Amino acid sequence: MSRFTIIVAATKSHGIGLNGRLPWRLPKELKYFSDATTAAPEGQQNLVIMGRKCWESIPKKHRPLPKRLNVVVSRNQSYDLGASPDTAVLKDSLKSASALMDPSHLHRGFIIGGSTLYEESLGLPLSPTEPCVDRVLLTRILSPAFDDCDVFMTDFVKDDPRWTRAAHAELKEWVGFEVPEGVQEENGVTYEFQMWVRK
Ligand code: FOL
Repeated sequence: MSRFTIIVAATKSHGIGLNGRLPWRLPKELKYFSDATTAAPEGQQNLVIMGRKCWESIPKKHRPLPKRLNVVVSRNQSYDLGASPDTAVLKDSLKSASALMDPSHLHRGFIIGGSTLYEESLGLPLSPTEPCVDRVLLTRILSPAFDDCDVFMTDFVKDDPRWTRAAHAELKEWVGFEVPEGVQEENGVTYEFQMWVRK
């Protein structure tokens, strides 16, 4: 199991962050993030892999993200996560993080950000044995434009034409729960849940 899924909410111009946090407050969208990354068969858990800045962006009361094994990637191996090692671990690279994917206890591996880890993981070639990304759960923020974003996601579709958007039924089937289809609205923000796959 070295195939990872990226989960991200991004604007049409690929903005994902502002001032070290999310540019919007979308409780239902965040619930979708939580449900999608938590869902696993009985007795198994998912891995949520993130960069150090992403870890720091998660409100203290929500981290480590519960019911998931949190993996923080940092070159600084003395970074203090301030969490118990059975809930959050520090790794020095995506490759060493992927070595944690013990198939007996761990179900899926999600890369949850931020821009550095998205870029690094999307740049890995598709491989049956080496860690790589073959799926993106993209929440496309449609309006407003959030033009003041200061952190951006790679335009993965433009970079590799093998990325194709899956049908909504496939998205529901893969996550394993009902996901609303079409344009959603919350706090004056419109967005859409999408799934992209690379074969
Ligand atoms: N992907 C998507 N689709 N939406 C996001 O907001 C998102 N955010 C990140 C990565 N991928 C994403 C990184 N930022 C929390 C906060 C920020 C964050 C990721 C997670 C967080 O507090 N999560 C709680 C939610 C609790 C709630 O429902 O309010 C969790 O348990 O997952």
